[in-house]
Amino acid sequence: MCGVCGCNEVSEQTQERRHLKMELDLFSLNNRHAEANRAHFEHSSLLVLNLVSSPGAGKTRLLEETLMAQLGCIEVGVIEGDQQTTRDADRIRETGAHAVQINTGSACHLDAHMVSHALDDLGMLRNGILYIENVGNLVCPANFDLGEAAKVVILSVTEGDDKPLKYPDMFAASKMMVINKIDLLPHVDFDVAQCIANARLINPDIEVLELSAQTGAGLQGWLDWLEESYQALVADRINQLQEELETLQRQFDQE
Ligand SMILES: Nc1nc2c(ncn2[C@@H]2O[C@H](COP(=O)(O)OP(=O)(O)OP(=O)(O)O)[C@@H](O)[C@H]2O)c(=O)[nH]1
Ligand SMILES: [Mg+2]
Repeated sequence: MCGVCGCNEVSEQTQERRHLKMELDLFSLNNRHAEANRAHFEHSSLLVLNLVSSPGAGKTRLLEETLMAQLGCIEVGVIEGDQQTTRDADRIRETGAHAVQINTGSACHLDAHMVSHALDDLGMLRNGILYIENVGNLVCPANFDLGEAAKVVILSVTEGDDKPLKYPDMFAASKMMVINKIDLLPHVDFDVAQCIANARLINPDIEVLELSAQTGAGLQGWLDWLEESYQALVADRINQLQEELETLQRQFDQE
């Protein structure tokens, strides 16, 4: 009868307000942890990339190939996020890289607090690249800042070229879209140009790479992008330290 007389409208509104407040609290708590992570990453000269995709798009496979190319040339570490199992961290360790697994249980995304704990287990990773493989999910991880420099969304050609339009938040939040599994293009109905146009409708600045983690086609472009991104971070850090030094010098001269 509440539906008739409207007496539950107030309680529904109150409920809605409570949910909204809980959501705001959750995001502001996450953002505080994310800022602390970001400060740590900056101080450690770490390029941190948050790899996001739907399940099975090839995040771990791409990481395996990336790490095999980078190990011995640059410091690398990996944080793996999955609801259950250590399968992905085990795969990463097979390459010789250091990996920490986070199991999120019922949660469908990593949050910044989980990442801050994983950082303790990673040890003294500095001056290099930290990859965070998020839980396979094209929705929720878009909303959680982990303190990363950039989100990289991986979309495989078996998923359909309309995904940027259907899951816009993820493509809006990402700096780079990697179109993976291009070796399968002859077998699937996937229009690469249309996919890129869809992604740029959502995010005009999104960068795009096409590759196959399996065959290695296009992989060099990805490795070059990583190298350029890391060098840009190092240059920024040097500028920042120079500015700090100049400020200290001025203060010293005035005293
Ligand atoms: N043909 C082809 N298969 C690929 C490619 N990249 C990954 N795969 C396969 O796709 C499947 C899923 O790859 P994963 O790397 O486990 O995908 P993921 O995104 O890490 O999956 P979750 O962690 O479960 O979200 C595996 O069987 C891979 O071998 C590719 O470029 N081409
Ligand atoms: Mg994986």
